[in-house]
Amino acid sequence: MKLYDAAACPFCARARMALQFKEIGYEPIEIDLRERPAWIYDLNVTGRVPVLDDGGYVLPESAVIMEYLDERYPDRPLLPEDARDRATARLLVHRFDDLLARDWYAFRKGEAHSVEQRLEELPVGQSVFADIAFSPWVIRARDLHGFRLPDRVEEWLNDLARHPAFAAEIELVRSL
Ligand SMILES: N[C@@H](CCC(=O)N[C@@H](CS)C(=O)NCC(=O)O)C(=O)O
Repeated sequence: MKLYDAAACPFCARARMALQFKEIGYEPIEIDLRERPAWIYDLNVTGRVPVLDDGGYVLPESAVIMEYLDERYPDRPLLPEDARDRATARLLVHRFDDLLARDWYAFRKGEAHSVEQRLEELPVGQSVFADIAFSPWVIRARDLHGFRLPDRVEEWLNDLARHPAFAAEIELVRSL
């Protein structure tokens, strides 16, 4: 199992954390996002990371990678058992990508944004799948950019940090 990865990338963090949560060993291949190798386009037409390579099966897109890992390696599930709960978890991640991620990139570009409001409304603690999907941005907001988290979100992150997969990402972000 290989992961084309970038330490700073929150989408890659989803794949890293899903692999670590499921205790799947993998070889990380760090991609320099400022000087992406041309061959990355052979793995993903968008040239973006993360890209997973599971024994020659190549898969981009962080949320799709998480779902694939959950189906292919069902131990330590990320998605809930019930079909409606699963659909809700996917919907929350879909909405998150639309809203927070959009605000996040506005914030990073110094444009008007609603990151605080998104954090205030973040529907945390409903599934491991969504928690993994949300947490890379929350960790970066707090530990790289000095956002004060709502108490409920801070408590959620502190609880998650007891798990090695989340602790490792918090540690990595502190080293960036
Ligand atoms: N929708 C993609 C987004 C991945 C993404 O935007 N990755 C960034 C790094 S954090 C990237 O590779 N950016 C390079 C680019 O956009 O050209 C996913 O969920 O995997």
